[in-house]
Order: sequence, then C-alpha cells, then structure tokens
Amino acid sequence: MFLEFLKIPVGDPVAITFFMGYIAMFAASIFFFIERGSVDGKWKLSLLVSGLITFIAAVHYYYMKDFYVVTGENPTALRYIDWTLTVPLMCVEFYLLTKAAGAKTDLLWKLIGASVLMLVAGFIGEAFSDGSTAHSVKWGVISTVGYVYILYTAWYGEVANLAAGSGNDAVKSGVRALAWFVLVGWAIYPIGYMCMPGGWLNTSLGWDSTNVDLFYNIADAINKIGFGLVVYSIATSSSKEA
Ligand SMILES: *C/C=C(C)/C=C/C=C(C)/C=C/C1=C(C)CCCC1(C)C
Repeated sequence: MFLEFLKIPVGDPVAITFFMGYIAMFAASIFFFIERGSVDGKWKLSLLVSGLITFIAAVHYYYMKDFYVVTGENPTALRYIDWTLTVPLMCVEFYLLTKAAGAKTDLLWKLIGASVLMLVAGFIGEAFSDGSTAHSVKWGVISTVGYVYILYTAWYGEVANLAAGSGNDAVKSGVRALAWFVLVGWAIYPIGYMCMPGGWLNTSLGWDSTNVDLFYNIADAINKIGFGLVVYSIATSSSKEA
C-alpha cells in the first residue's frame, strides 16, 4: 500500500503529520521563492526569508519523519536545530517589516535574544528531562519568559509602536496579523511541551509524549506557512498601491 511503501505506519497521526508537514513546507517554499519575482523590490528580501523559513523546516521534516518512523521517538535535537534557525528568521521578518518605520538592529537582537532563551530553556527541559514535573516546569517557565517578551514586543512594545507609526496600512494590519500568530499559533507549542513525561498534561490527563510531536507538527505548519502568507499579502497589497 501507498503509505506502507512510504514507511508511514497507517493510523499513526504523528507519522502522518510529519509527512504532511514535510510536503506542505516544501510546497510553500516553492510558492514563496517563485512569488518573490512578482513583488516590489523592497519586499523581495522578506519573501526570500519566508521561503527560507519553510525550506529549512522542509529539510528538517525530511529527517525528522524518518527518525520518528524508525525509532518511534521524538526527534528533539533535530526539532530544536530547526527552531533555532527558523524562529530568529521570524524575528527578522518583524524587523524587515518595521525597518522602513525606523526599526534599528538592536530591536532584532533583542528579539533574537529572547528566542534563544526560549529555545535553549525548552531544549534543556525536553532533552535533559528526568521525567519529573519539577524539571519540566522549571525550564518551561524560564522558556516562557522569552516567549512573553516576544509577545509583548509584538503587541505593545517596539514592533507594535513602529507599525502604528509607519503610515502604511498594509504594514499595520500585517504586523497585527503576525502578532496574532505569536499569541495563538505559538501558544500551541507549550501545550505540546506539557505532554512530555512529567509535564502537566502528561500527569493530569495521561497524554503521552508522542503527542508532543503532534502538537509541534500542527503548530509548525500553521505558523511557518501562515507567517509567510501574511508577509506575502502585505507585499502584494502594498506593491499594488505603489
Ligand atoms: C517555526 C517554529 C516556531 C515558531 C517555534 C516556536 C516555539 C515556541 C513558541 C516554543 C515555546 C515553548 C514555551 C513557551 C515553553 C515550553 C517550551 C517551548 C520551547 C515549547
């Protein structure tokens, strides 16, 4: 059968979402790279970054799906390598969108710093877990500090203020849309994290650790492709205006 040929265990939603994530990221990359040709010059870099985010993810999904299918375990290291490359690139998107309104590179570094804190703490929480709730919660909370910083910046801090003062409606509504992704789409990740051994959902609801990847896979597709599409729609609507 088709799915057996691809070595995807039928009826394993985690494996299926790894496979679908891979295809979706790949297709999205082709789309962003090609559409880069049809937007105004000042948007080309943003579209390139959108395509790089999904392309880097596609490469990692290619390996993560095999890792999962062969070992049945969470590809934690690959996952965090992927995020360590792609989340800072999402910070670059915020920076590029607000640059014309006066964003300085220190804004970019603050966002990248917060994402490194978020990801390093999350990695320690998962990769060095002793199965205890104390470990999971401690590193989860530290990670959340970085997350909240990015969230705050996008909604009320520098990014929000710069967008408000940009005088460009497409940038204003686009930055607001990205802020919604950070609020709702990114919030799916901590839910997945809490499914690991010792995690709150693991101990309270009995959700097991395979759910970690299910949540991460769904969240990645929403956020990485969604972010790119928002940037694409800002680029096309303000290319038309010009
Ligand atoms: C493309 C990948 C993205 C947008 C990844 C985002 C990841 C997060 C927002 C992860 C957040 C976490 C917490 C807020 C606490 C628990 C540990 C993490 C790393 C899962």
